[in-house]
Amino acid sequence: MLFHTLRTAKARAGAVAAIAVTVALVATGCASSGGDTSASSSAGGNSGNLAITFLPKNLGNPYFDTSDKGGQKAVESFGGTFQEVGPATASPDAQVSYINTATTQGVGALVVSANDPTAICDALNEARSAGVKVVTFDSDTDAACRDIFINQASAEGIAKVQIDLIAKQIGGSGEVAILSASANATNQNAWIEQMKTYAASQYPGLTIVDTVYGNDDDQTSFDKTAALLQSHPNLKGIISPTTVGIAAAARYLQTSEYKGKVALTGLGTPNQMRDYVNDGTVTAFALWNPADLGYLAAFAAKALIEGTITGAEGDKFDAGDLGSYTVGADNTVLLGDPYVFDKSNIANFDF
Ligand code: RAM
Repeated sequence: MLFHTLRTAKARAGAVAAIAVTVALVATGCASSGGDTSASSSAGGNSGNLAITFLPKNLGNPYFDTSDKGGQKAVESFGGTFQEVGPATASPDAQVSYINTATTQGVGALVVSANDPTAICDALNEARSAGVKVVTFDSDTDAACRDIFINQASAEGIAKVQIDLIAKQIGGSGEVAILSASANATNQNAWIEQMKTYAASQYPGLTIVDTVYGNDDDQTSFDKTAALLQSHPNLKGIISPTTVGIAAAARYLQTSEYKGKVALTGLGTPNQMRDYVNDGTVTAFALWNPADLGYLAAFAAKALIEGTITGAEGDKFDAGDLGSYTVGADNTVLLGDPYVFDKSNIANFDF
């Protein structure tokens, strides 16, 4: 059951194609930033301005490399101009200067994963006043600062899969800690809140004893893992709902006395987690296809630019190989359900 329920065979073919393009781009040394937006200067009511800029939380994270390459594939498929820009660190307002530059350039749309629900709002609303369509994907802002949010899966679904996984791995009860991304990240904070609610109702013996923040930085996440294990001697499991955090935590556990004793799950990419799953450091973790998420976000940007949708509930738009999508409540589009990776299936994925 690959990327089940909402995923169709057609969608899966698209996902595989997106990965193939990613690999081809890497193989030819093509950087993910590219494209010349200088030619696109009509900022207001610019229905033909398919210059689309992706702004991830930070650069250098394989998750965003993959999502943004999915976006690039989509933009190139409809003849637009793709650009990726972003800060080195995932701090709350580090994206502001990139938003302002995109506004000055007069791009058609910005596709943003937010490090903070409000810190970039003023800049985004200035961009919108200048005619730039704003799509959030992966991590939302307040709804008042964007036209549409492309959500990878529901917060409830993402919370449930991680709590069910850790509960299974620790035998249903015991101390668990969370290693998150940055403290203000909209997506992780929504998932953590839901995880606490779901764990309390389903697993009364499971206690979440601590939440620490690795800021989506590899070394910080590694150090926070070591500190967690020191300060909680009875810890039975760690949930890291960030691809950077779970990979750093797995690397720490792999060579430590805790390997096989303290469980680790969360959200990871198969390529970063493969060795840890194959050697037993990690049993199972979850994610969605980041390339599909970027691809869908780019098609939503196109529909907004061309005025075929405004982002209102019920709006329908074409998303290329992924088929047709409908905007749901809160101007949000849902990609699908999370998917669980383990030793039995991880070899089938390359992202
Ligand atoms: C990291 C980022 C991203 C999140 C994934 C799961 O790459 O924090 O926002 O969606 O993990």
